[in-house]
Amino acid sequence: MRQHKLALCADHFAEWIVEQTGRFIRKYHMFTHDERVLVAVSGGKDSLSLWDVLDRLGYRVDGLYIGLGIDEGIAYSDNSLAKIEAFLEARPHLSLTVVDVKSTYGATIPEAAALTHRGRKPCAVCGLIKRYIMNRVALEGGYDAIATGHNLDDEVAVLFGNVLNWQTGYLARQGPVLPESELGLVRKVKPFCRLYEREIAAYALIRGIDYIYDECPFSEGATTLYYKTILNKLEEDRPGTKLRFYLEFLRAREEGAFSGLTEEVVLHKCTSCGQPTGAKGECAFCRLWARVRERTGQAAG
Ligand code: Q46
Ligand code: ZN
Repeated sequence: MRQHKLALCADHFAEWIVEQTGRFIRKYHMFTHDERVLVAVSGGKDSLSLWDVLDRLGYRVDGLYIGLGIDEGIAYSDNSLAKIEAFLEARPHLSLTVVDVKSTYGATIPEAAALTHRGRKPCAVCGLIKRYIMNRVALEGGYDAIATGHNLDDEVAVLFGNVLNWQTGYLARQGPVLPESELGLVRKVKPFCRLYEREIAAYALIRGIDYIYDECPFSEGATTLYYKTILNKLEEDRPGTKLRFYLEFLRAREEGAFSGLTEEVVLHKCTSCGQPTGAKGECAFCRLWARVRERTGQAAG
């Protein structure tokens, strides 16, 4: 690991990843051993490795898999679930909640997107649905935090985009922890935010975690992937660039560089589902499904 000027054997490397993650969880006050954590798993290396690490650290952690119904060219969603099931076979003490979007709400993500956002990629619809389901399952299951497998490369790509566009509101909120809010938004945490993607890939390999290699087919051409390519070039020429960029951002944020820039969002309860929303009346999730039903002539479910 050139960025840390550190070389470790496989066993010590895996231990190092576990220790480092534990240290970040404590440092950023993500959650305690008494709290219950829901980890969002996709079948990819980051989320499965995170689940494995949190389990090894002795945290009370369950998984959530959201079946998006993405089957464009490759059976992306089915393959993802198969990897998670294989992971669980080796760890029968862990428990997983599965929410299949089509059987629960009536349409897959690509179908819902085609009906409501014709001609556009389904990512906005997908993001909305995933965020909603994650929060709802966490809230109803009495979880204290939702953990996602975002790694340093992900965080730095988002940070880079936010800086390029001077999205100060987003910068003020970007960080390892998004605190809970009273009206029912569950705390969101990113325990891998300081680990490089390749470190996590190496961890998965060492631990024998089989994961889905394919990216979601809709991620092709995404701006964050373009930023990642540029950042990889920077990192190659100057090892440690990504980590420094992220840590110095967190320091500046901590020192108040972006304070006062977050807009206070006043939350309401959705009049239809009761979940927290920034909108008065129905939340964006309920409005989306109402439009889907309208266009397919389905009765309200
Ligand atoms: S948003 Fe878009 Fe991802 Fe959803 S449709 Fe695929 S690429 S999975 S993180
Ligand atoms: Zn709602």
